[in-house]
Amino acid sequence: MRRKLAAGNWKMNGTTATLDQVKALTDAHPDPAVDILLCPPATLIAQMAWARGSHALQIGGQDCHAQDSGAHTGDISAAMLKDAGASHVILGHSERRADHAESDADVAAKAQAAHAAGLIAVICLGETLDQRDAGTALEVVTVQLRGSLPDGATAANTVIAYEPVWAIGTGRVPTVAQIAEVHGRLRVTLHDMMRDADGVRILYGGSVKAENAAEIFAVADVDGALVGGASLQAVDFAPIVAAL
Ligand code: G2H
Repeated sequence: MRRKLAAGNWKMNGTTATLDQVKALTDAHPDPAVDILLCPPATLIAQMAWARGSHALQIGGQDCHAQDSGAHTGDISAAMLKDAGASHVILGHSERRADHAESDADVAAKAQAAHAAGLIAVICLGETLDQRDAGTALEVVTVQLRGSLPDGATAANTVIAYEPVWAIGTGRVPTVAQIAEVHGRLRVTLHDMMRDADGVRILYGGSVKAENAAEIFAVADVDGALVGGASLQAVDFAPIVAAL
């Protein structure tokens, strides 16, 4: 009942020269049975929206400010992302949490702004290696989920992405048992927080590649993936979409 979602996070990669990947991806999946989302740098959102033509490819930002407008040099509001052609925004990615000291409360405020602008918030969370080794991963992600979800979150306006920090860009991937355990805990916590928890998609992210995608997607409560490095080239991302 939950539609699968293959989401690509280009991070700080991509220029107009790499927009040819959009055509390569949409040509590879002209009529996809799953949702496909690409989140390029904000500079490319409008041009990517043009490049997708009539394809159902969805486009997202990688962050937004909690305020609608104002004196916030360098920041982008949710409404601006929407205006550029985005339908989604990634929030609380561990790189934002680490590089910009974003707290759960910051993420919740941004998600509230995203919802108000009509964007779907892809809220990221995940434990560090120290937390995993200390045996506190489940507790950490539960606290992050409770703190990062704003009032008014629903299955229609919110996606959760579990991304263990130690698996991001490292080539290290948790075992399927570890992924299943965390996703199960997140689902139970969602049930405690909202009425339509069964409809919320929970993505796995962290070193997803064509070679490990099928195994990860077979795990209960994994509704898709948030893919970084392997989403930059259609030749790498298209097989991941196909594995869903
Ligand atoms: C995790 C992921 C995308 P990668 O950050 O959000 O990146 O697939 O490169 O580990």
